Amino acid sequence: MNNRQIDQLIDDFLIKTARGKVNPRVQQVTVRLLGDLFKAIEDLDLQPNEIWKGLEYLADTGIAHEMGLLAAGLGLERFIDIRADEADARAGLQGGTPRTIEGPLYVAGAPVCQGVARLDDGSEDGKAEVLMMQGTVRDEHGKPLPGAQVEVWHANSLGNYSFFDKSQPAFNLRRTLIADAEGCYQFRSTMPCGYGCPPEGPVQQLLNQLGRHGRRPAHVHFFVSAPGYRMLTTQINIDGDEYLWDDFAFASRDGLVPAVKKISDAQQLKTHGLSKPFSSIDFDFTLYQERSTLPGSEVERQRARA
Ligand code: MBD
Ligand code: FE
Repeated sequence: MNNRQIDQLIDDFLIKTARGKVNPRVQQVTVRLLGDLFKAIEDLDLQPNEIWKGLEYLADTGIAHEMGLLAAGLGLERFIDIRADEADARAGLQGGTPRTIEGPLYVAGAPVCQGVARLDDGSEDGKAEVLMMQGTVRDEHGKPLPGAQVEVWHANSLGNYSFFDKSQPAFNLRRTLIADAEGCYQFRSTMPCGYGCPPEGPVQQLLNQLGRHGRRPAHVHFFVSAPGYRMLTTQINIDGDEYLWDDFAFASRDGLVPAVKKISDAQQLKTHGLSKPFSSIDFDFTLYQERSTLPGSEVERQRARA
């Protein structure tokens, strides 16, 4: 079939068959995507086996709870960010902390802590390096934002996230920090290790067929928000990681790779009650004021809640 015939067929199938109330947006999107699919089937001469394989692949990926991972690994989540960056630029926003993808491993409901927190449960004491991270949440003009909310989550030294990894206690390496009167937050945790897709899972199977790896550099995730300001979804990467600029989810960005200071000074170790050198990261967040000209900054998606 040619494209005109396909468009006619889609019209016959999806438009002319409507009897009840139509959701125009859903209709528009369905017509477009199905039309594009039919045209791709024609162009690529996709065979029935391949078409069924594709549908089964998506179903299997859903059953394996890997649809979010698929969106990350195919760059769909990064593409959404690129478009949001473009919208921000058109609205004149500049100078804020760069956004980068949420990823599929956030869990809502983490314990709330005032200003300071320890994220790890101590089970990796002696195994994982201690990581201290601290900074200030500010507005575009550099004014601190007292009471700003800093949600943080990251992997353990095996690259695993609590909740999804049932060997960790609930909310290990996850907290909601409330910035103090100076807009400062501070936490003690353990140095994360990079994530790798489940080797037998559907996403890694596809990546294998594409000759790609499924690895991420070590990173720490954040949702940063304050009333009247645009919510920031971002991550910092750990400098020196071999996958720093080779992330399968394309989330590394200039401005999100802070210096990691190695602290071995005896006085500092004593202050923190530590016997071994630790790493320290200073990182400030800059939020944009809410703008009525921009779409909302909070993204609706199904998230785990514990
Ligand atoms: C992660 O930890 C992550 O952040 C992303 C984006 C994908 C898979 C695992
Ligand atoms: Fe992650």
